[in-house]
Amino acid sequence: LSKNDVMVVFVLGGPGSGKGTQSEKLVKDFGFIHLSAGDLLRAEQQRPDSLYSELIAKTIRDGEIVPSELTIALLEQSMRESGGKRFLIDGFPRKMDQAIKFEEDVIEAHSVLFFDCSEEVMLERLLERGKTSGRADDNIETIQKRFISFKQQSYPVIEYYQKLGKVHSISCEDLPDIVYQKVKNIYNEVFD
Ligand code: UP5
Ligand code: MG
Repeated sequence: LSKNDVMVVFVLGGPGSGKGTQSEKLVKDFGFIHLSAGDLLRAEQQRPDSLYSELIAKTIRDGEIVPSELTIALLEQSMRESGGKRFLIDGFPRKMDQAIKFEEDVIEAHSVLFFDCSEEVMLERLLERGKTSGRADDNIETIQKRFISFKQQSYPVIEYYQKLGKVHSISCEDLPDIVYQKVKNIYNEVFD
């Protein structure tokens, strides 16, 4: 993947902050390809001949982070197969080593969209979604573990990109369309 014609925007934020919801909207307006690392891992978990089904299932259920090599391989494969040039990578990197490895092995991020949300709001959204989502991690025990992983391991990634001046922070407690208006205002300047 050549730096000259491929662009990656990381979409980061706590569990339930709205990364997926906002990414879908950005796809429509800006022609990005949206790759959710969590969705790719769940799809790999369900692939009948996958060697990693159990590892992924256990890690997600425990609110922990799947080893970088696996997630990066899935992302890189999807990027190549899509044939696209502009990517929104949602929910990755979740740990400093993943950020460094992705930059070394794949490509540097153009920018980072960070959805800032209180745990109260995220908890309420995830519990509500858990009534119908069928996601193995939308239960109170796992949600608490996801919050801990986010604070201890993922937030430092956001701080790292902040130091590089790449982060656009957006408060995401308003209704989805209001949050999106803020996102759109930012990216209209960059990607018109
Ligand atoms: N909703 C969204 N926006 C709203 C708004 N503004 N107002 C009111 N409601 C709003 O939204 C969550 C819910 O809230 C939905 O019901 C939505 O309608 C509503 P969503 O857009 O899905 O939020 P998102 O941030 O995408 O939440 P998600 O649960 O997907 O975040 P996670 O980061 O927890 O999940 P992900 O799929 O990225 O990862 C799951 C697990 O996979 C991780 O915990 C980890 O174990 C593993 N993983 C890795 O190991 N490595 C990776 O690189 C990625 C994942
Ligand atoms: Mg998501």
